[in-house]
Amino acid sequence: MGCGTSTMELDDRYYEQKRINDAIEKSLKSHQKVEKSQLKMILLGAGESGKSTVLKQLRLLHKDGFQYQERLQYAQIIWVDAVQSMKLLMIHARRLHIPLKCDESDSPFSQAKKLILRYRCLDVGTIGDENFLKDYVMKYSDGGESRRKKMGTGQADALWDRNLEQSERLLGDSTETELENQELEELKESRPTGDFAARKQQRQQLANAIQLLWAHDPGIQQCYNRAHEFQLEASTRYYFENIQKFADPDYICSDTDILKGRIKTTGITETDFNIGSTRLKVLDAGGQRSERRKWIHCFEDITAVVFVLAVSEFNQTLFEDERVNRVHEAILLFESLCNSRWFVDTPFILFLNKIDLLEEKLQQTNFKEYFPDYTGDVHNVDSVVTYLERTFLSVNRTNKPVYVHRTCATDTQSMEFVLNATTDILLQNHLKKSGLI
Ligand SMILES: Nc1nc2c(ncn2[C@@H]2O[C@H](COP(=O)(O)OP(=O)(O)OP(=O)(O)O)[C@@H](O)[C@H]2O)c(=O)[nH]1
Ligand SMILES: [Mg+2]
Repeated sequence: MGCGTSTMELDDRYYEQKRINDAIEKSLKSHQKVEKSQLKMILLGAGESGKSTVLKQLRLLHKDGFQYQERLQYAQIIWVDAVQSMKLLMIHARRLHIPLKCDESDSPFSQAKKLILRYRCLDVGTIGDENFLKDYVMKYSDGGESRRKKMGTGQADALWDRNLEQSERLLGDSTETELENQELEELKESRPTGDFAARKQQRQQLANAIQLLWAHDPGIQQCYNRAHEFQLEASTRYYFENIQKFADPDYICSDTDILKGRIKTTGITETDFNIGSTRLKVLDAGGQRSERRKWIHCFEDITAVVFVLAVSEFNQTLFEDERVNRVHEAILLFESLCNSRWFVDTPFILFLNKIDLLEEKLQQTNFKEYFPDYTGDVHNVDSVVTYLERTFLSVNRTNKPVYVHRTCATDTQSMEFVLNATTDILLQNHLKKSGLI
């Protein structure tokens, strides 16, 4: 026969072809399975480390960003936080015995001081859920969270009366700065007006007062430099430097404003993303101690854990417990998660976050004071971050990899690179687990 091929050879070729076809079919099926399956990433870390900010960047990168309603909400929240932060600086300056120019008798700034002290957080419009802001501002009261649970939101006004008195008490232990009793009563009476034009004008005056004290009262700056000794929002400087735009009751937040703004996460939020043909679910957990007991409920089927550490907070204490250093707390937290039976072979990605704030802080703070075993240059960012990185990696007692990124979660450009690298790690790991690579 012309072709000269034996039956045996034909059989061999047939079986070889079948084997290849089967392998291709199997691989295609697995790929389809991988595409259809969902990867799950969880953001963990202590409170205020930047987890939700990372999620916001993912939304900017892979979703349609922020909704109009959200932009309005953040505008209100930032306004409240800005005024409240100035109030806190005044209160703590007195506590720390930092003299304030606005406290001097006949000070040209005393009017500005009074305006800020009499500010009521409820002087804002309502958006959607009427109570969202009333709930939100409770964080400034004593034991805000537990009190909020006990009290109806309708009692917020009464709470603020008390808050005002407390501020006055703290500020007023010298008679020259104390507001007259009658004056204080007047302030309590000044309810927010419903008149939009008047409200706009009130806000404008307040913004001018904040700007004045921030720029010209050296005591305020001095107190700001000691903000690690009390609790102050991380973005306070940004709020003050942009106070005029936030004073406009019609202001709609930009993406940058939203990244700088802060709403503490309660519970665990879930956001779905489509990245190419991969579906990714990102869980964002509230990081404060009271939130952590909820974490375990969603530890199953996690593809990777992103642990966010705020490296700049090495000299700050926890909001929940002012005796505990924030980075010490984060080390213990990382250690227990990394070695937990839930994550035996789940890769960890460690974000050494708030690098920008660390850089600022190291210019005037001695890192060694807080970490005595540190032997490097106390003002060198790279050396300090390397030390923290080593400390964290040394508590990993498993064989799983811990990938590390230095991040500034509020910076969209650098985060695009970091987040792409992070999703690559997730995908690679998933393919490995599925036996495809
Ligand atoms: N400058 C600067 N600010 C940051 C950075 N990351 C986060 N922030 C700010 O830090 C504050 C807290 O950030 P969040 O993302 O709300 O922190 P979180 O970890 O979600 O906090 P919880 O929800 O309480 O657990 C916000 O005001 C952010 O804008 C950063 O890298 N640099
Ligand atoms: Mg959060």
